[in-house]
Amino acid sequence: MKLRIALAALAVSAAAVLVAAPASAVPNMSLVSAVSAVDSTAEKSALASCPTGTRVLGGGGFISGGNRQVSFTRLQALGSSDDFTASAAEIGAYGSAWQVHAYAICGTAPAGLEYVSYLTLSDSSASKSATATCPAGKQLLSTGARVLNGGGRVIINSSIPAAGLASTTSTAYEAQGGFAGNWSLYSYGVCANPLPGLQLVSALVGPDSTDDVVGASCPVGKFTHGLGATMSTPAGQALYGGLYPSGALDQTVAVAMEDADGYAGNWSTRVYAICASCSGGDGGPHGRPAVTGGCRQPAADLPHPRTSIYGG
Ligand SMILES: [Ca+2]
Ligand SMILES: [Ca+2]
Repeated sequence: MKLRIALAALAVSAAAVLVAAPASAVPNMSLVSAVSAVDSTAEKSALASCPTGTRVLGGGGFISGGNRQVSFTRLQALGSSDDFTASAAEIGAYGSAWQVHAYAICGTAPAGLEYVSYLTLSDSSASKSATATCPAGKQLLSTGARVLNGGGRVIINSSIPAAGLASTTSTAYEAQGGFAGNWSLYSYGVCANPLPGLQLVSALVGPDSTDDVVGASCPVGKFTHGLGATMSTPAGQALYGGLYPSGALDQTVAVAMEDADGYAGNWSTRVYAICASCSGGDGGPHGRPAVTGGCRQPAADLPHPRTSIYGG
């Protein structure tokens, strides 16, 4: 199956957000990563913890070694502990070792920081959608989702920031062959008073019948505070191998692949970055030196190098 790379493909979607009142950019931004054990436990998690004094704004995850048979079940910024958790589960039985990585985007608390969620009812419908909405006057910094009681048979398909950054909608599908049990779906949003330069950016690859790696880049001088993604209609027959920010926090990446026996139809992947102006003060990813304009724009590096969509 041919792998198409569309990193740096940039499409500014309709959602440039106007900022009415003066506001401060988030200082002291950093990216923190953590990993689970490497084994064949059916479901496991990694927890990336923000540095003391900073709050979790968003984050993502990556699955190493799942070979199309491990899917995310949870990507969530935990406001109570300032961690980002990524969980994944085998879709049915999978005999080899795999690992899940979690990435937390952290920074000094912006004004009005608030964590919102929405939980669907629990039943055995083949798909579900959940929308978490920011309080009036606040805007979305990041998205998240969690499948409850999916038994490894429910695949997160989307976490989509709304165009105006007022809400985020998650969707999930039962895997090919369905799931008889009752399950439910959370959507999570991190919200704050409007940040300077807040802007939703996205990039799309497809539709076609290949696996996808797609990146969305923030404009120069902005950092990604959160991310999201969606796959069009393979309805439970495509899954994310990764959804994560670049090490420089200037880009977000979605890795999406067809399930173990493939999918004959065409489908596409869109990745989102929620960008805002970088802080002109002290701070920036990894605390690297300022380069231009008072903003710290560090050299690009991914959280961990990889040579294939499986991690490696
Ligand atoms: Ca069902
Ligand atoms: Ca299939």
